[in-house]
Amino acid sequence: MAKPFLDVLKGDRRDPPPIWLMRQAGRYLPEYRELRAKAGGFLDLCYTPEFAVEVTLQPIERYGFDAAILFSDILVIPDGLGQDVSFVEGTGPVLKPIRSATEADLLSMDGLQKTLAPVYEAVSRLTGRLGAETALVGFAGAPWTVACYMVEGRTSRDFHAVKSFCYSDPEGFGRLMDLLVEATVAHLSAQVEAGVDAVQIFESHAGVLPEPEFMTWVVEPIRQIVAALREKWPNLPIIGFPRGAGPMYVPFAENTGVTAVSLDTSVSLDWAMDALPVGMPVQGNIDPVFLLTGGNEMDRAVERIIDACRSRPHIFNLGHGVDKQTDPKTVQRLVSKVREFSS
Ligand code: 1CP
Repeated sequence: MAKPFLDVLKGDRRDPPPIWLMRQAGRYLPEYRELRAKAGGFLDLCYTPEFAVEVTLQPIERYGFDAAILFSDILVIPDGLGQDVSFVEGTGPVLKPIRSATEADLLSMDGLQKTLAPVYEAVSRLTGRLGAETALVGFAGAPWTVACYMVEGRTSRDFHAVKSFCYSDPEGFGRLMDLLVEATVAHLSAQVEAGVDAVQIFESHAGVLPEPEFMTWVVEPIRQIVAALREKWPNLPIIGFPRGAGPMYVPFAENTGVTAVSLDTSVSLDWAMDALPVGMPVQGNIDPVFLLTGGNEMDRAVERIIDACRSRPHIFNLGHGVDKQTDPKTVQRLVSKVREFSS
């Protein structure tokens, strides 16, 4: 049976548009919080296939989304490369920061497949658990975004450490980025081999670089990843999410080779319909804060977005992840509202 999400990525329009949400599994769901408490650490949750499978399925069971996204995190790559990674309650991710090429050179691909094997096991179990109309999406963080966490050591506001590294030693930083390209290709390839239907590359910190550095550290590494995947799977659907890229969404869409782009909340849809490559599918882009307020205002935002995207294949999604304060009932209202639509 056809999967509407994949049809749209092939370039067809569907009315109503297929829908899934970034961070659709997570803390806003009581069943997630319950399982999270049982699992112990966040990485234990990611590396225990039976938990990862269950958490992935929770939002599908509740809302019947058109796509399930593998429950994991972008920071399993630094963990697999040998960096110390932990998730601290109330703080978020904490990594032992890498501040020089010498420190980066200590990382290696040797343990990656072994550390990440449970992730691929979760994928292969999931393929037997989803309905015929539901797609399975694998993902990875893009090298620049992952490097931000590896160098800063935590969530950052100013990105001084990572920018200082790449501006002052582009050659040394380039070695770290080459390793991340290789690790990302290996990680996404293993997910495809285990059975995901499509992949999304999260470039959450695309918006912090000047244009020349954006081309070097955002566009070029993603272009290499897409090219390596396409060599093995010419038709693999790949969604790129260069959050905050603004007008640089256009060179991103034109030069990386991705199938589709996920639009963040701040992107003007009229502009995007006009400026992006002809026929390229888009995903997005309701402000997740509408899900905190709900009501008629949210309904109107849904209508506006669906109307604005009528000239392209469109997948309904958020402009960023579901906030943990979101009421699960508001998500239900959003899904119902999107599904009321037809041409
Ligand atoms: O303790 C918890 O429960 C932690 C919350 C949490 C969750 C639910 C984290 C820690 N990661 C995740 C899952 C997750 N992360 C998914 C799963 C699938 C889904 O979407 O349902 C995905 C795709 C991610 C991706 C991710 N992790 C990104 C890229 C997307 C984005 O939000 O910009 C980033 C930047 C991370 C890093 C991360 N992981 C977790 C936290 C708290 C953070 C830091 C976020 C930040 O810097 O603001």
